[in-house]
Amino acid sequence: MRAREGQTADETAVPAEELCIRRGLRDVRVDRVTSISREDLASSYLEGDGRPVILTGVMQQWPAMTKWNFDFFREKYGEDVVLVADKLAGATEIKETHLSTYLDYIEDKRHTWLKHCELDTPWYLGFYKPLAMHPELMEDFTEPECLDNWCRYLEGEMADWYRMGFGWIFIGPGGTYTRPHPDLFATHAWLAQLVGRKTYFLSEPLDDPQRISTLTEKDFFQVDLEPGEFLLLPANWIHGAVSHAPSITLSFNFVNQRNFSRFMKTICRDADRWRSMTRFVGEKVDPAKMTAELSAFAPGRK
Ligand SMILES: O=C(O)CCC(=O)C(=O)O
Ligand SMILES: [Fe+2]
Repeated sequence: MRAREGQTADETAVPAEELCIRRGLRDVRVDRVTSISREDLASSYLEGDGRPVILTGVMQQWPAMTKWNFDFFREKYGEDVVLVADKLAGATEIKETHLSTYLDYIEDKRHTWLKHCELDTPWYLGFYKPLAMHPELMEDFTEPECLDNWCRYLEGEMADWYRMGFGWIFIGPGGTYTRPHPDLFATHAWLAQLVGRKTYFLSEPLDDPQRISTLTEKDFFQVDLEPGEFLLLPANWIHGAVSHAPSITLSFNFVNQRNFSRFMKTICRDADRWRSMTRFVGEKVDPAKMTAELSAFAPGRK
């Protein structure tokens, strides 16, 4: 087996299913399909709790596949003010910096300003949502039709609000860590891997969200996402991630016929929380306030 970038010699010697067992994870495979119709996606992967699937043939024509790299972001958007976290989903520390400073840090983790991180995981650019501010980025990719994303019918200000609130570009060095969590408001999510390899840890939706703190390794299975691969996560699936190399992931949360009812239910029930979440409005955020809000928002997440 050939070693892939960021993979240790130890990992290359062991088949994936054996690695799962060695780590105490479940041996569950995630389907990989080149492309799929809207009807087949809905019936095979979004019925009930659904199950994750990787689409391998939807990103090849995206300009982002060749254009988006660290130099591109430094040159065009280096001045952007961004927030970086010690880990995602339950961050304990968030710092504000310029995108260019953070990209320097990815290149050379000894960068003085960002040197300190309490954990042994590196700083992660996990709250970067530039797609409304820099709408030209939207021309660099096309969301597959089969998702049937109802949010694409939003117009004008609402389309901007959607891009700003639900479109993410995750950038980081190897070793970034996202704690297992379900995404907000029962949205489905897609994660398109553009640069670097990531491992996602996955577990079925929980009847009682508080149970997340009791999950252990044996509740999860893993899947590796390579550049050019597109992971679809149905609503409420628990997911965490580790990057193995400097990485760029484009991600959107969305709603379609399969989760619309659950989405409406959570936003009715959690309307105050919805309004107060700084990540859903355009105002300038205070990192300390955001750290507090995020931890209040995720009781039970460690
Ligand atoms: O780190 C990742 O790739 C996943 C991030 C994620 O799931 C999230 O921020 O909701
Ligand atoms: Fe997520």
